[in-house]
Formats: sequence, structure tokens, C-alpha cells
Amino acid sequence: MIELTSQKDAALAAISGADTLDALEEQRVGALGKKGWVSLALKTLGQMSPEERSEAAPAIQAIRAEVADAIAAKRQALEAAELEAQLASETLDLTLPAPDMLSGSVHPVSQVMDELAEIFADLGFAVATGPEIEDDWHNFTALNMDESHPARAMHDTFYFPDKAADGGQSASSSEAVGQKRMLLRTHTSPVQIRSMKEQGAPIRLIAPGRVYRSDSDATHTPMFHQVEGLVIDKDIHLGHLKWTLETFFKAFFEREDITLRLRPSYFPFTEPSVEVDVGYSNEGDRRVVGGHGDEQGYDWMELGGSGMVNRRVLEFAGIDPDEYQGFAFGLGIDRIAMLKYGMNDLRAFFDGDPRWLAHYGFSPFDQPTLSAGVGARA
Ligand code: FA5
Repeated sequence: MIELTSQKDAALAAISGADTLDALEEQRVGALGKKGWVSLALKTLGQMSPEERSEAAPAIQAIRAEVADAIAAKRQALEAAELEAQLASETLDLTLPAPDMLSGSVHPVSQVMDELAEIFADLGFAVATGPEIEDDWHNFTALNMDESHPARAMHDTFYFPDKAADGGQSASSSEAVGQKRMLLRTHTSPVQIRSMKEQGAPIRLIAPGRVYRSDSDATHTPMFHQVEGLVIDKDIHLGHLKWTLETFFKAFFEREDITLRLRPSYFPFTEPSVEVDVGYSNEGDRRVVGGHGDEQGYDWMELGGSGMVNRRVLEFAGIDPDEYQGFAFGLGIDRIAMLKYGMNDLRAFFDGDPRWLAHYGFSPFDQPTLSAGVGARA
């Protein structure tokens, strides 16, 4: 016991004299580690008689506690001193300029989608969505384009491999067959069918979103954006369509001198069908919307298709064509973005080049246009 006491005194002196955390750890292992002198002393308790043990055990435990407490206190002191030294030696120069941070921006397509949703909301249109992975029936058949319809060739479609091994041959209805063949939707028009089937008439909606076609040049990309418009009600006629598009374009381009031309065209899902052109002039290498396309220095640009919803489409969607009529339109969002914000290569929209985005993108905190809206013009 006397020997243990002198070992303890020596250890406490060494602990107090340790000037680094490593030196302290050495003392801890020497005393309390598996082969340390305190641990070895505890092991001797097993060989003692009960009387000896009842006397020695509390004494050894007390030594162990004293050494452990001394080590803990010294560790705390050494760590505090280390931190002090670090704080004293490291300085923070608050005058250094902060490194440049890349800040994100709103893509022009997202900006335009927000703008058009805002304008159409003023006109009482709701926003609808539909799946981008669509089935053949909604994308074609229900829009009056059956399997053999020549208009299907206008769409360079990305098809998925057939879901059913028999290509849907065993399905009992044309809807069931068409729903087995999946594709990337080629236009936003299938949202017309889904919305009509879901909510019936009357309807007033827009459906903006991504569409896909196998196409690529300066004005065509394999993925692009369209906004569908659909109005179904009683006594709707082509004049409503023209007024709606004209009001939209005036608010969107923020000009009163917008001229629209509705040019006879053909879409299987509208009858009559019209192509929507807008008058523009060239200012340098920039196309500027406004003015009359038939006058000197002006020209017409096609922005989308439209027309009165075909009776057969209303029937496919479960709406009685003798009671309700409607108009629909589909505009290329990327085209109208290019025209409004002066870009000339559609492919750059989807390259993801941060320099292009920094130049053409919009600050999320500083929305630049459309403060007037449609209401302010009325
Ligand atoms: C359609 O897609 C019809 N669904 C539009 C429609 C809706 C007609 C409702 C009648 C009623 P079209 O294939 O013409 O029509 O495309 C419409 C617009 O999408 C075009 O005018 C053009 O602005 C844009 N567009 C078409 N293909 C591309 C492409 N590859 N890249 C970028 N924009 C495109």
C-alpha cells in the first residue's frame, strides 16, 4: 500500500508537469491503461483474502479516482491553453474581398411560362398539366388522328418499346390499344383530352409544358415547350379565339400595335384550323414584334396553331358537340421567348452554358416586366 501511495505521488507530479496532451496521454496509459500500475493493483485484489480485500479495495479505488480526476483536470487545462495559443496566432483579415459567388438565374423559358400564366390568369384561365410520357391514344387517336392518319407523319415521335408483347392486339377497344403504346408527347394537345374527360364542360385552361420531337436545327430542338389553350363553353366562336390571342400578345409583348394574322391551315383536331402569325420587323439582326406584316419592311412569323375544337374530339372526350363548342391553340413557348428577349439560336436554350444563362437569365428577385398585366389595359 505504501508502495502504491508513492507511485501515486510520483504520477500526480508527472501529470501536473505534463506540458502537452501527448505527454499527458502517456501518463494515463502508464497508470490507468490495461497494463498500467493502477490496473495491475486492482488485479491483485482477486488473490487476497476477504479481509485483506475489504481493506485494500477502497484504497486502490480511491487512488484510481484521484489519478483519473487529475488527468481530466490537466487535459482541460491543456486544451484551453492550446485554443488560446491558436486564437492568438491566427488573425482574420475582414478587409479581404470575398471570392466571387456564382448566383443562379431564372431561365428565360421559366420566366416566359410565369409571364404567360400570369396573363392568362387575368383572363380567367386555370393552369392544367399532363404527363410527358403519354400514350398513343391521348396523343393521337383522341385528337382525331387514328393509326393510319397522314397527319401523324407531321410529328417525329419518340416511341417507347411496346409494353405488351402483342403490341396491344388483345386489347378490346381502340382506347385500350392506344393506351398500351407509350411515347414522349409530341405536343401539349393531349392535355385537352385529359382535362375534358376529367372535368367536362365548361373549360377555360392553359397547359404549358415540355414536348418532344425528333428535330434539330437553329429553330427546332428535340425537346421544346408549348402552351396549350382550351376554352369550351356554349356559343364560343373564332372571334373569341382571335380576341384572346390578341389580348395575350399585347400584354406579353407589352405593345399595343400587335397585328395578328390567322392563316387557314389544317390540324385534325380543329375545324376550321388556323395558323397564328404575328407581324414583325428587323432591327439590325433582331426581330421586333409589332406593326403590320403586309407593309414595307415588315414580315409575318408563325407562332403556333389553333382552331375550333373538332366535333369528333369533343365526342372522344365525352362532351356533347351539339351543346358545347370551343377553341384551342398551341404556341411554341421557346419561339415567343426568343422573339421577346432577342435570342436567335434555340439550341442555346438547352446547352446549360452558365455564360448564356448569366446573360439571358433573370434575377429571381427583380422581375422586370408585366407589372401592368391585362387588367391595367382594359
Ligand atoms: C401543334 O403542335 C398543335 N398541337 C398546335 C395546336 C393546338 C393546333 C391546338 C390547334 C389547336 P405545331 O406542330 O405546328 O402544332 O406546333 C406548334 C408550335 O410549336 C409551332 O408553331 C412552333 O412555334 C412550335 N414548334 C414546333 N416544333 C418545334 C421544335 N422542334 N422546336 C421548337 N418549337 C417548335
